[in-house]
Amino acid sequence: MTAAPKPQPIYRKDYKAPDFLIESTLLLFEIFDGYTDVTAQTTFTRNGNHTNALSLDGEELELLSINLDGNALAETEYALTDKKLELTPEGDRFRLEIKTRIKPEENTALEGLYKSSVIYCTQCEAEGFRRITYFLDRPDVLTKFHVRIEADKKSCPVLLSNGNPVGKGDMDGGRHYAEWEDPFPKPSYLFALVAGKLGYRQDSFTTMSGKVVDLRIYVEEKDIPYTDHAMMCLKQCMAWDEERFGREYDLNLFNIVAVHDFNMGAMENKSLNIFNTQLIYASPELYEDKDFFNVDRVVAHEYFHNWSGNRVNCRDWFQLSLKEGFTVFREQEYMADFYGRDSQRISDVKLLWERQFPEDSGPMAHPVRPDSYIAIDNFYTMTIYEKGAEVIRMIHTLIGEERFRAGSDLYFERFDGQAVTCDDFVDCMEEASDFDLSQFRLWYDQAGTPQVTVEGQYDAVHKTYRFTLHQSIPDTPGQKDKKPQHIPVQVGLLNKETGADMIGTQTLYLRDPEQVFEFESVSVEPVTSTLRNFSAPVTLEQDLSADDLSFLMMKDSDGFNRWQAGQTLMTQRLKAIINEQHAIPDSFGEITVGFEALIDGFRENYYDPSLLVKSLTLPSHTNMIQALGKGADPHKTALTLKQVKCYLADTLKDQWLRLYNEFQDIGTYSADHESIARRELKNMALSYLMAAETPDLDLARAQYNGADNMTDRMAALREIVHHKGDLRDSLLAEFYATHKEHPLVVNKWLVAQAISEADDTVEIVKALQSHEAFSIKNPNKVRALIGAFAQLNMLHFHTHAGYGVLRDAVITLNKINPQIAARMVAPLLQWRNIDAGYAAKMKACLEDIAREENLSDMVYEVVSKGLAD
Ligand code: B3K
Ligand code: ZN
Repeated sequence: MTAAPKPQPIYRKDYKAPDFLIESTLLLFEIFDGYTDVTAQTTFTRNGNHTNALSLDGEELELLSINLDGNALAETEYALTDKKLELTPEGDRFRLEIKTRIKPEENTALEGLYKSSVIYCTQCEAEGFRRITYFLDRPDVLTKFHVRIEADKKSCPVLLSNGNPVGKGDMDGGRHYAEWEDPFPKPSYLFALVAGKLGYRQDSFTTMSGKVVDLRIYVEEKDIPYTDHAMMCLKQCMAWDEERFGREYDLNLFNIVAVHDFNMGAMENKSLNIFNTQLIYASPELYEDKDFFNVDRVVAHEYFHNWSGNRVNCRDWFQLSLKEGFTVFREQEYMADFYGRDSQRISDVKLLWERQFPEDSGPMAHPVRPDSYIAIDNFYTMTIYEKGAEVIRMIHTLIGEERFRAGSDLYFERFDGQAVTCDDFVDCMEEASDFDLSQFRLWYDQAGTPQVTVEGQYDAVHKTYRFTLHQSIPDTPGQKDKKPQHIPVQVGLLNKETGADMIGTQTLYLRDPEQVFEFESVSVEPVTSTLRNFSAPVTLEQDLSADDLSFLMMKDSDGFNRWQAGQTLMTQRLKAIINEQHAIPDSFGEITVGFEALIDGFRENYYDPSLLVKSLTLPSHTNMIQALGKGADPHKTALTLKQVKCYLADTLKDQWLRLYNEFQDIGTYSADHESIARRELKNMALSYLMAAETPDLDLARAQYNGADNMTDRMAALREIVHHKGDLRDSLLAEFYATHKEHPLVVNKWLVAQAISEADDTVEIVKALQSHEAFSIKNPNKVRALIGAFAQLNMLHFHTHAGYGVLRDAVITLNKINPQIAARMVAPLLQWRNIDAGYAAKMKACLEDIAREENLSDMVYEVVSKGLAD
């Protein structure tokens, strides 16, 4: 038997314009129980003067018939493989009619047309459309779609596609049809279809030019009550996009459909966004504050894609960050306006540190505009999204809001209806600002997190302050000896006595490997505040004393850096403890005093409680692994974080209790920023109280029993689940019995058990995989149980048995849903960065996966890169 050929990479340098274009597409879907027939009538035109074959993409399709300009083709007139259908028509303009049969009911990969409980739905980005019909499935082929859907009227009363409804009616045999026409040409990845038994919430929005847009959110009838928050968010972000970016909605209707089985959060299909229910449902009694927040974030993100993605989209998938990075930036700005700028910035940066920095220092590191991929679905990464957003933010920082807006207006105007590149975007920014971004473009080409070192020197005689900055960019797979990048470093100087800002916030343009910047008339020796607002996605090394850090923590006018100073101080101290240079009380004594001051200061000044929560949170496990450098012991790190939390819990017990009591009763539930933050603060106090050496679990039990909202109830339950015993078992049983009809709420129950510190967690996670509450076919459940365990439970994941749980799940998922399988592998890819004993076990798991027969391209790509020398 010969081994299957290894999947081959696709390279950006090989991009070629399409050989054929599509004038128009007519799709007929005949949905029957067990199969669906798809007839595609497509008019092609030859693009340029050539005799190349027409090569259509198609996977998992049964070809029923093919007609060229009305004539049926014999099997000898085309070539069919498992990925392509090729033919050589002679004319420059011709019409193909292709009929295929697909099996949505058997589609567990959740790509193309599939069935999620009783609802038929599609997911076509990036390459799902080729699982519906043979097509030029690439983002630079745009066409107008006319769609007719036929189905049983009783089981599928609702039939939706993109654009406007243009016809509907009854058919024989209890069937009916609906026709939809999208006036905007679009690539196949933005196509969508939904058929099923759905109810909806309806509202409307009047745009800035006075157009009334009907808004509908479709869900299963019984779930309509959970959609009012999403609807409010939709109207809010539509108004915001007009105000901030001048973008108006372009059709008379906007539909959202939410389904339970979805590979990611949501999808921006033109005028028919399809969402994971997890990113739509919200209500105080069943969902948590973080759900309200995420619904807002993702509804806005998908809506913003209507311009940054749909009206102007990507020429090829290497340009993915063109739409994703820009849209994440837009989403971050929107969230900052509604939830507090500093607080939002800190959350965004924490995500970058936690997920993107490890990616950048691991085997999957790639530039914001990658050079190659095997499976594009593996490249919907933190680098494309979050680092991509940082790159856009740096342009914003360099040229300022006004010129940035002019650049974005120019971009939308110039490229409306086209598929373009990251360079086209930067060109517009350059043109609108007259700012030279040539060196800046390296951010798109070079992978890896730049390291910036800062040294400061005060000259008391000449009253000058001198910053010496160095930059270097680490090697990453396939990239060595990188060029210096253009890095905007925002700095401030604070008067040590008064805390006053002496030079305001200045932006230094670091362009060389080493550069000196000098400020004059600095009357006293200052404390420096560097990389304000995290002005560039770099790791910063600077030699600040504990006194300086404590000073910045209290006095820096830059909210981000106030928080960052505390984190740096704690990171330094935690490092000393993990490296056994200091005991906890020696290292954390001062921090305890700092925490006390923050809590007391907060009472006096009453600043944003969500910032206080962030300041009182220890650095994460990932932060510590990165700070400790190669060879870090992941288990010891997790244990130390737990011990330090316990120390802070005991030493500041009175403070936590006072905070807890102060915020105990915050009145009736409301999901505004202020109330969310106050609940967060109370529950943080609870979490510290429960981390004590001998916690009073009755406090958590009382909160659990008395809570009138899910945020408080889950916060209490999560704490109790860390402690083995009857209380844990009875509350878990009670919770499940109460909420078993609500799958998303049951997922919270799975997460609580997956992240438990109790020593029976691995067994419980294994056992839960056979529980009726779990299904390996539902991505939300896989993420809740396996994902949460492997990404958040560092105490138990980093054990032989813990790694095994992940390996086994990946092997099973490889056959069911390769995309989810490939995503789940990520924690194992970090093996090279940690202690050799752990690393060997993680590597062995990757090898076990690599040995599997029939490895999907997606899993093959991540595992082989994870094992490559
Ligand atoms: N564009 C989609 C992601 C598609 C992922 C394909 N594997 C959602 C978003 O970023 O808005
Ligand atoms: Zn997106």
